Order: sequence, then structure tokens, then C-alpha cells
Amino acid sequence: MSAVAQAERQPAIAAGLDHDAIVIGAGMSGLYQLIKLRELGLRTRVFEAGTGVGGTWYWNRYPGCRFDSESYSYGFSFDKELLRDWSWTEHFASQPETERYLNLVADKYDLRRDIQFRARVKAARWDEEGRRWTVELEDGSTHTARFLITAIGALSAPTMPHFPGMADFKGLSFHTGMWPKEPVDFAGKRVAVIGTGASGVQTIQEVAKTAAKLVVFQRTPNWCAPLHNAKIPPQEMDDIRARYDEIFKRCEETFSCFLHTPDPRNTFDVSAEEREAFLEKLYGERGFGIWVGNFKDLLTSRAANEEVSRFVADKIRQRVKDPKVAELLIPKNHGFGTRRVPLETRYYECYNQPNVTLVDSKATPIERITPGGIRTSDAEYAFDIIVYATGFDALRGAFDRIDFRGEDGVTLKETWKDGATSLVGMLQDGFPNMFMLLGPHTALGNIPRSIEFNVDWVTDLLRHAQQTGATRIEATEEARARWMEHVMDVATGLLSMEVDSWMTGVNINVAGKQNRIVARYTGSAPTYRAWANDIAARGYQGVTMG
Ligand code: N01
Repeated sequence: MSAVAQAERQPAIAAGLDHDAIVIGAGMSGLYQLIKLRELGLRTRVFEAGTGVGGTWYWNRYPGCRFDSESYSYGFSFDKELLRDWSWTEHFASQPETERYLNLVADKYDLRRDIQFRARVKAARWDEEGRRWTVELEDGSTHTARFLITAIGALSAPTMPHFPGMADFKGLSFHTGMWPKEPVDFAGKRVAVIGTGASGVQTIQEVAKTAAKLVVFQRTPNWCAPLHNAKIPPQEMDDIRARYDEIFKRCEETFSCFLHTPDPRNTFDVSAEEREAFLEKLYGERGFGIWVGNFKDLLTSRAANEEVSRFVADKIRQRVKDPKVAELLIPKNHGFGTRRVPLETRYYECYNQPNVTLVDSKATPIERITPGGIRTSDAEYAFDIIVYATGFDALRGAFDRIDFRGEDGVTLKETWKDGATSLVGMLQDGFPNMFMLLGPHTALGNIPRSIEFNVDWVTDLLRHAQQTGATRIEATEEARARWMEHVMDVATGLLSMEVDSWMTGVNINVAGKQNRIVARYTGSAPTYRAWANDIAARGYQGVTMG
């Protein structure tokens, strides 16, 4: 029986409730969760702030936006028909292609009939007596359901800087994560890009092609490495299609669900010549190999990290003609891979172009946005367009923007005042019947692989509840504490823990997020999954159901 037919046959929703389940967000996790909830026969409503599906791939329409994971390792794996019918055109698909793909999924499963667009969730409150969640939208309407599933993303709450004068700018300005649907024409324009993370790097290399003048305001350089994107001819796509089982099996086995995984050797196990040849090979290969397929001690041994950093710094020096600009582009306060490595296509060569200028925003900070442009401590620049590539309030940011209230009206913010906690990223005691997809301390890496695991795990848990007649599900404090101990343990000794970035919970634009914390799960994806699967295998030990 089709999922749709199965859902139609279900008995009425529990008395007095509007829905069986509410899902917040229609990105990849919300879409897949909706499909799985229909299979369980749960009448589900998805609330989505945007006007279309896609989440990250709906909001991030900035020029040059594309995957850093190989396309065929990123798409959904659950639907064999979709794998057979869909062809990726590039090894690293662009945002428009990915948005088309996700719309095709929505069409195929007729998902939109259960999705309410332009519906931003403002608050969600647990009612113990009724065993239900009441969700309030920004338009003031309220909606009840037995189960609440957050599919709100890990990098989905954009953050703006707080420069004086921003509102007075007379030109156009955009945040990369809230990009307009209408194309922005940069040809012949004077453009500023603030920020040099993965979004900034992709934007810069695209805008540099047509802008009359591009000024990049860089506070902290990142270690970038070549993406080596290429078209996928039909014959190669056929070959990829034939290998899908092998590809997804590989993703299941690797540390971060990518096709790449750490080399079993340590950096200094091999001779200098062998090391150089290996690094050269990685630098010449597609994707994240240089970061997550490098020597296994890259992110734990200072000496190893310095060696790889030296190699990549030399590459930057070779690629950037002006030695002063090259030095500015080489990170000095953190080693290679200790922050997210943006993958690039001729990014460094942009700085050899006469229309591109790099400004060191640490040495000469931005003082204000003026009606005509940007004033730094030592110069005034005129711009037509300012792009804020200033990142996200990552990981828990999307949770902080919704007023979640659990048992006894306690807010999630209060519960997480000393840092977010969870049981395997998906449950939080005190918040019964709430399930977090890509919540804090889920395995990240190649995100859709984690999404599929999270959704399947939550679906199995709800199926178990259906079978046992349970209507209330909550993590125990002890199970959550044990998991958090593990989260803290695996972060010990990692060089990335010594560096400010969204991965360590730091965002200079958000009050209270200036200090490094263990903000994410840093163990391997297989270890993460084994822990979650073990809970299920023991009849959901650590989760109370009644
Ligand atoms: O954000 P970021 P992002 N004044 O936080 C600067 C994923 N992603 O959107 O580092 C001046 O990395 C800030 O400077 P500093 C990916 O996981 C994936 O680029 O704080 N500058 C930094 O340079 C990625 O890691 C893909 O000194 C300010 C930049 O803005 C994550 O999203 C593509 C400033 C923010 O960098 C986030 O990437 C894109 C200020 N007040 C993103 N505030 C793909 O898979 C901030 N900055 C391809």
C-alpha cells in the first residue's frame, strides 16, 4: 500500500488535537520526516517560514553556492527510484540544481499538501495533562499535536554584524543566508563582501568575475583548498548510479559520512618525500580529501598539523602573486583543518585580478556603514552592493529563536543556559515528545547522511510507541548525562577545540557566545550511530515511555 493510501486509512487524530505530529521546517530533514510519518499513518503538519521547500538550499541562493560534498554522496539514499531517475550534472551541484532536486522529491511524494508555507514558528509549549504540544506561529495562530519534531537545521539562523549606520546604506545589501529570489547583477558594480568563511569564499570567486570593483573585508583568513569540480557526463552518471550501494555503504563506514576518511598513517610515519607526494595528491583531488582524508593525526598532533599547514601555506604563496596579500590570506592563529575548510575554485587567483582588493579587517576594522559604502579605521570605500557573508548562530541558534517551553513551563533556553545538552542530539529530558533532527550533538559531517539516520531513528521510536500504546516519550536525565559525558570526552585533545569558530560555539555577533564550548559532537559518525542504535536495541533504554 502506498504511504499516501496508508495515511488516508488511519483513524482520527487523538481527540482534541489538530494533528498527530508537527514538524518545524521543510528542508531535507523535514521533507524526509514527513514521508516517514505518513508511513506510520501520523497526520502531520509541517510549518515552514519560506515560500518553498529546501531549507538551506532554499535560503542560500548567493552567487556560487554549491555543495562541498560529492553530489552523489549528498542526495537522499532511501528511494531507489529517485536514485535511478535523477542525474547530477556536476560532482558538486550548484544551489539551483539542489533546489530543483528537493522540489522533485516534494512533487513525487505530494508533500506540499501537508506543508504550510510562510509559517514561522514563534513558540511551542508542552501541556502535560493533554500530552500535547501547542505551537504558535508568528501570525498568532496556534496548532496542537501529540509529537513535535524540529527540523530547523544546524546552520540556519543567519547573523548580521552590528556596525553603526547599516540601516542608512543607500545601495543594496544582502546576507548570504537570506538571499533574494531575483538574480542580483554584479556586472559593473562596486561590491563589498564582509566575511571569508565557506559562504564568503564561494561568493567572492563568483562576484569577482563580473564586478567592476570587489573589496573583501577579511577578519580571519581560513585555510581553503581546491574543490576540483567538474561536469558529470551521462556515461559517468550511469557508472555512479551503478555504484550507489557501494557509495552509501562507504559513507556509512567513514568518520564523517563523506567519501573521504582519515588515512590510517600518522604524518611522520612516512618519509618527507612520501609525505609531500601524499599531500600533493590530496591537494589535486576532488573534495574534502585534504581535510578529512589526510593523515589521521592531522587534528590531534601539533607537529603534524604544522606540517600540513606549511604545505598549504606554500600553495597559497604560489597562487597569489603579491606576497603581502598572500601572507594576509594565510591563517596565522589556527592550523589547517581546525576550522571548517572552505573548498574553492580559483579563489586565491581572484586576488591577482586588478578589480579585487583584500582589506585586513583586524588591522583596519570596519567602523561604520555609511550611506555610500564602508568606513574603516583608515579609509572610506564607496559601494553599490554590500554582501554580508557573516555566518550563522550555529547549532543551537535556530532553537534559541523559538520559545520552547517543556515540563512546568521551563524554557529550553533556561535548560541550556550552561550549554546545550541532549541524548544523542535528538531528545532532551524535560521536553517530552519533542524530537530534534540535527539537534546539538548529532553527528554532522556529510549532513544528509545524518539526517537520514536521525529521521529513521525517530521514526522507529515513534513506531515502537505506537506498538506499545505509549503517548509520552522522554529521555531520562541519567541517559542524557551519560551521553554528554561521552560528547565531552571525545572532544578532549582536539586542536579544533583551541580555535574560535561556529564549531566551538563562538559567534562575535551574538551576545553570550564569545567563549569556546563543546558545541558539537566530534566523535565519529559510526560511534554516534552505534550509541543511538544501542538505545533502540535495548528497548529504548534511557527513554521513558508511557
Ligand atoms: O559562516 P562562517 P559561513 N565583522 O561563520 C566574518 C556551511 N556552509 O556562512 O572568522 C567582520 O564560517 C567571520 O570572521 P571571523 C559550512 O559548514 C557550507 O561562511 O569571525 N567579519 C567569518 O569570516 C560553513 O562552515 C557550504 O573573524 C565578520 C565570516 O564572517 C558554515 O556553513 C557553503 C563579522 C563568517 O564565516 C558557515 O559558513 C557555505 C563582523 N562583525 C556554508 N561577523 C557548502 O557546503 C562575522 N564575520 C558549500
